[in-house]
Amino acid sequence: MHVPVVIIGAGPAGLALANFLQKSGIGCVVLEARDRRHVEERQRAGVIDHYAGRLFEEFGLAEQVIGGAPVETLLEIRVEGVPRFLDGPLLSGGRPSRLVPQQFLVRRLITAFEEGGGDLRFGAADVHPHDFAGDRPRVTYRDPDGVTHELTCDHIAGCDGFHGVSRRSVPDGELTTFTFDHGIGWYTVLADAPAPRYPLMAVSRHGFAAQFARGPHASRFYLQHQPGDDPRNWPDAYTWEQLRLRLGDDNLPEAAISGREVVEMRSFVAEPMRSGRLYLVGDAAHIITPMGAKGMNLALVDAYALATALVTAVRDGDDVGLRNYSDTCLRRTWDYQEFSRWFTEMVHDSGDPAPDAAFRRRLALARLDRLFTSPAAGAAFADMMAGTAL
Ligand code: RFL
Repeated sequence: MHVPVVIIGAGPAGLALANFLQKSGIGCVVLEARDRRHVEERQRAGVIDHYAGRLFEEFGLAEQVIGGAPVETLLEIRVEGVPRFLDGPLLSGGRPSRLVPQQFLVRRLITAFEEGGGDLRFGAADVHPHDFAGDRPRVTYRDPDGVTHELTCDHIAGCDGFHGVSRRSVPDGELTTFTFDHGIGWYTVLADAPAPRYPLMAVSRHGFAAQFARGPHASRFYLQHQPGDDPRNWPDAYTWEQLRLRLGDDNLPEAAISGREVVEMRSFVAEPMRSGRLYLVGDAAHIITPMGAKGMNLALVDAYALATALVTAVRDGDDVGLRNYSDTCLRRTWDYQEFSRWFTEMVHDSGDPAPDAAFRRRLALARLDRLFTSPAAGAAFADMMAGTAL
């Protein structure tokens, strides 16, 4: 079977790309290693920034994919128990983000693609891209019945996340990789606690904490911890005590905790995001800390950049967009990495308990204060939160 584009991976990047191509009349097949249920229920990110939202509008998908999702209002940053509010949509000149849990986005993208007649194959084992250095690439895989298949194509999109096969298939020496460990432990719990009025981040000498809505009756909490410590062993009573202390809320009720995870505060970028006719998209090419909520958004804007480049290449025979794909996406990736690192330092250094961190703590608090006292600083922050066209 020959198809213009084979997409490896059905996360936000692969599914957005598949929908953008389908809307443009370019044929593609999506190969996903996991089963449908696993893909549709995987909980991770929760924010689509304004810029990424506009990309769905451009392809006529906004109503179906992000329609009805709540729009960002205020962000509360509580400093030593004192609430301060940032009006992101106002400060960014009317560019609100939308609160869309990743699993909702994924489900809606799957529905949109399949309703349009899209070919999405779950449970594809041993997926391997081949011959992408030449102009006749192939992808092989085994279906759930154990039958091996081969697809020939013009282009392969590696949308298979950080641990996928695409980046690992690039010949040795072609990629330069950058890895950065932020040296911060992050513990997240999902609890049956009422959603906060606004997304809440709390900075205190006891460490960083945050609370975000996950539907009206559930919250995801985040707590900074010492690297090396395993907070999944913390008794629930201690977790709630720490949350009360850091959020400055003595009345925060103890609720049932349904999920406990340690999130790595690590950043990674692979350059270039292309090898011949294999393109790396989203987490396959880069991962970023959750501060600033840019991971899923980067995956979506990469997908958009690749989709528009593929459309002109396949339909008009013009491959300038494909040649520029990596540079275009890396420019934005590094811009967002810088923002995420800046944000990470601001809210974690001010809670760093190390005695030698006193100076950094003062700097972080000054940086935080500036957001609320300088309209220019507040606008610059809101501009990054809204996402950039570059
Ligand atoms: P994904 O979502 O990892 O999807 C990759 C897909 O490829 C499949 N796959 C394969 N398929 C075929 N063959 C193979 N060999 C394959 N190997 C893998 C996988 O099963 C999967 O379906 O990558 P994508 O599409 O690039 O999307 C990236 C985003 O998912 C990611 O950036 C965010 O989830 C990151 N992230 C967050 N981002 C935010 O913007 N805000 C957040 O609050 C946020 N929280 C998070 C996060 C990531 C987390 N992870 C990864 C641990 C919280 C967590 C816990």
